[in-house]
Amino acid sequence: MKNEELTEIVKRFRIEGTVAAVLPLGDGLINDTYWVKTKEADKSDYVLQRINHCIFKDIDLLQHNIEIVTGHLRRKLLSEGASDVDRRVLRFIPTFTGKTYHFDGESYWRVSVYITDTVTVNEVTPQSSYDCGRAFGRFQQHLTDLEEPLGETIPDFHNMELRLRQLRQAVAEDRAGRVKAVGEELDLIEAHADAMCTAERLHREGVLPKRICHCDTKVNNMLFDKDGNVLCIIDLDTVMPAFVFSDYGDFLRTAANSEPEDSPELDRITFRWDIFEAFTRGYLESTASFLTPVEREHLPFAVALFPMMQAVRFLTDYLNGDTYYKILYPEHNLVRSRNQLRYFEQVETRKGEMERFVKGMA
Ligand code: GN1
Ligand code: MG
Repeated sequence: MKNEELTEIVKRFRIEGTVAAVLPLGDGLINDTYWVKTKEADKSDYVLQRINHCIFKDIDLLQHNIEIVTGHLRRKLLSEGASDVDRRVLRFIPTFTGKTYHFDGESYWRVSVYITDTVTVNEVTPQSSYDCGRAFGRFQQHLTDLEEPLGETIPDFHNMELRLRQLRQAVAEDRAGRVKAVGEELDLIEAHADAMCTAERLHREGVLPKRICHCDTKVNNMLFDKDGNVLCIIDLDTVMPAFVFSDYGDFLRTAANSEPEDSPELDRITFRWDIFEAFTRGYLESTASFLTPVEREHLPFAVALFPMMQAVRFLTDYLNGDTYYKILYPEHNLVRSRNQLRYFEQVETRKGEMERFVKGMA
């Protein structure tokens, strides 16, 4: 989209200052994100995002969730005496009609304040992994007393039973004629399918609660300051009720994989134990007040679940002809899926050790 068109969209929002430039930002697979620079040195810059409404069907609900959550987090931080609240939680700008999103007849847009002097990373150290564990744990902890119910912005988003059904349907339909090429991947997934649905079973038995989770704790959804300190959790579209495994497992899916999630170098994929240990330590510290024994015991399960679930989702998209994730080349989703499966296998070999480690932290 042209700069002038984007600028016109920004003008629908009650921003301060004058737009100088709109530049692409970040590498999310779902939304389009821009950095809105303002001319005046004393005015904030902004982040403009086009929300993918093919994926998020109910933008009103989605923005409502985000408003509730950011408001609650802001109050918590203030009550804890945090001094730099505007750097620790996102702030969305209303439009002139009072909503936090604008519909231009085709797309949905929103604007938040750009937090200066921050970086996102795709790799963590044990220290930053520990800090992320504390931060994502604290995020869940801060939201345990949220009274207003949140809707599911993507219903059953991290429900493994649903993800497997979607894969099996994609196999049956074979819309892109690709099923014949993925026999090995399908066999591996099916061999673990039952075990991977443990969380849904525990929930039906009434022993595993849903809590408010972020549900996309990929490493690059955390802002760090210039000194590498954890600052602010971003990308709040998927904040919704889910099992705590979502945030714990999805972070380690990207952070403890020695390769990026779309690396084709399968032989170089290893499970980074140092990252696992540090993150787990931080996460257990900040969730000690509410985590149940069932949740704790199943954390190692979550480390394996998320690469497997992501492998299933990438493979499903590959079989459906790449309609969900942005791709850069035709086999991209297949490469991603294979990467996740290889990583899953690495994780599986450390299950016993992980269980002993978590037990030892009690
Ligand atoms: C998507 O927004 P982004 O690109 O961080 C996806 C996540 C996947 C991730 C895989 C709404 O996240 O669930 O884990 O890609 N978000 C949605 O990289 O589907
Ligand atoms: Mg993201």
